[in-house]
Amino acid sequence: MTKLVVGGAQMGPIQKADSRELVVARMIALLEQAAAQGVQMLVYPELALTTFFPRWYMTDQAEVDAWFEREMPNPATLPLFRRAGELGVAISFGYAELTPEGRHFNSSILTNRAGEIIGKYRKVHLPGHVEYQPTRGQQHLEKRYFEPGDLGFNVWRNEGVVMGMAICNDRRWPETYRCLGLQGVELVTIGYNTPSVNGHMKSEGREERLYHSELVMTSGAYQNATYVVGVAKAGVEDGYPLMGGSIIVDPNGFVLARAAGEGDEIILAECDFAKCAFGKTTIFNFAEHRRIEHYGRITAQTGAVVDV
Ligand code: CDV
Repeated sequence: MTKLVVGGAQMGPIQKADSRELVVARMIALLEQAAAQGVQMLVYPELALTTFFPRWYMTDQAEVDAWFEREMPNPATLPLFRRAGELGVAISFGYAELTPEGRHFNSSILTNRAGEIIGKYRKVHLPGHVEYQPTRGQQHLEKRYFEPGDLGFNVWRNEGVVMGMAICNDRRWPETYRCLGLQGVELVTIGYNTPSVNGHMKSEGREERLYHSELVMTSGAYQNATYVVGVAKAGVEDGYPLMGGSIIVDPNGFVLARAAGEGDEIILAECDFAKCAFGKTTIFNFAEHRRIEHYGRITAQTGAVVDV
């Protein structure tokens, strides 16, 4: 029987001029606050070290690369890893990764409670567009700055718990959770940056977006009998609002903890991973009930095809 106190470190806005050192100091303050409340595993947002730079259109590759990390840990982030190890808190956070081969990914890492990296994920479902789109209220240029993740959806046993990672837009896709669910996942960590307003449709505001975010994470948790922790960057960043709404969801799809504000804030819940067994052995006993002979389209076809 494994229990862990899981926390979400929601982060308030990070402005363009904020240094990595400043942000890491905030992350350490959140870590210390969480550890003091008994948190053993702490999850931070997507691209936690910088402003959400894909909102900015850039043509100079050197300017783009300045937002990326060439190694992890690096001198700016090492104090976070060290402090996490000292406090015995496993962490997961997102960052922009530039590989030695010059490839760019929207990545996240997972550590054990000694502060050692044991897993890496590269975002698969990149939203947005490649070129500047003047009709949009705000740009979302992830497709310009990152290539789709090449590592797939993996799990790691960490502190006795089967853990997997996803990033932001991944949470809207049932395929994400099911790929992890098929590996017995018990905790899915999801960092995100979701603008409060839909860039295509200004009438879709924060309330609707929060609803969709909660809908997909609670259904992903329930349908795969797993805990899900979704952690936002929130507040007005570079003049653009991010919606926040961090939550921790149990394997029955119920929200155990929810962020109240739009600043730096810890949410937490004691997670009893034995509770994953019920759904995994009954209604979502995959071996018993899945019908893969009818699921071929899921991997054979990308877009919807209407031929009736
Ligand atoms: N960073 C993201 O992936 N954001 C998307 C927005 C663009 C919809 C999201 O799914 O929240």
